[in-house]
Amino acid sequence: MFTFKRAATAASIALMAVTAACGGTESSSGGTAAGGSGSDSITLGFAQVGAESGWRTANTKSIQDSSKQAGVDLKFSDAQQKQENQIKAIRSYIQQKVDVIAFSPVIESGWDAVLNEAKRAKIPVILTDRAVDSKDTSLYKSFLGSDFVKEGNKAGEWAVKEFADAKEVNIAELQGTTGSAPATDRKQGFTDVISKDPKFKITQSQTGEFTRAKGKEVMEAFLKSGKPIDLLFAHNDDMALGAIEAIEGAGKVPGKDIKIVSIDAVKDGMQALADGKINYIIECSPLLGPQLMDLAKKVNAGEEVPARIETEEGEFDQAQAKEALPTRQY
Ligand code: GZL
Repeated sequence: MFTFKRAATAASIALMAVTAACGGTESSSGGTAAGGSGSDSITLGFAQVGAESGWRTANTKSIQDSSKQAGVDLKFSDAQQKQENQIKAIRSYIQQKVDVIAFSPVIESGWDAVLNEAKRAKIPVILTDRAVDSKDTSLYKSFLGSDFVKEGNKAGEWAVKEFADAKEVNIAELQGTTGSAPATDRKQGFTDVISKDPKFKITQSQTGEFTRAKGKEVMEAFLKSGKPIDLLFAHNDDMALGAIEAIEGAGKVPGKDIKIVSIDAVKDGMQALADGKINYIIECSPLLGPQLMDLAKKVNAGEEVPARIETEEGEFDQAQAKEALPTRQY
């Protein structure tokens, strides 16, 4: 159906397509001409966190591939893990009058102003992967992603079983991005479980920013502290993989001298698990693309959608990793 908004969208997208309107990088892909073609195709503006980990790369691929399959015209930006770039990207999508905006908030706070701008512009917003701490839940139509507290619980439950016979368990923790929902909630979930037994002590804890490089750097510092480490709890596989390099560099055996429990279950993490360098991984699926496209179309059509859609996730020991690896999608 032709509307003024759709014609304006088509014109503004043609104009904006040649200018990088925000920090970070912006691209277009998928779908047919936005809206104006008269088809039911929609224009979705997606503001991604960055490309900090294997999980994020797989998440981006899932969103870009599924936009093509769904005939959704995708405007995509990579904020390089900076909130100000995500805010700029969302403002750019508002100016372009996209039909729907979706994003994965790099941290939980600081979104009310820009989300109110989208609301005033009558552009619905969908949260994917990470949550915001806005009290006004009318600022977004739905949240699609994982329960990070549950993921932390599962990691803690594994540690309780694994160290059932230990007298004391000294834990080092590589936290995700400070202020992000996965870092806050995974820490909470893990601590809720292990704090029931005083033998578990988190003696060192610092952010590794979800990256392999920072995870290695922080683990090197943990090892240099001279404090005993029986278990590493890494908030994601990429930091665990960096820590493995540090542990081996210190002449210790990862998975044996220092046991490791991690979250994500990306291919490189699952390979380290199969090789015995990681002991257990809790899955956090990045494959949110198909559900996001379906949600975006429903939201654009004014249909009622669930306020929260949680993804199904598993957990893996070494044998299960060996079995799953050959068919792993990410
Ligand atoms: C979790 C996601 C986290 C992953 C990390 O849903 O936000 O961000 O666990 C990624 O690998 O960087």
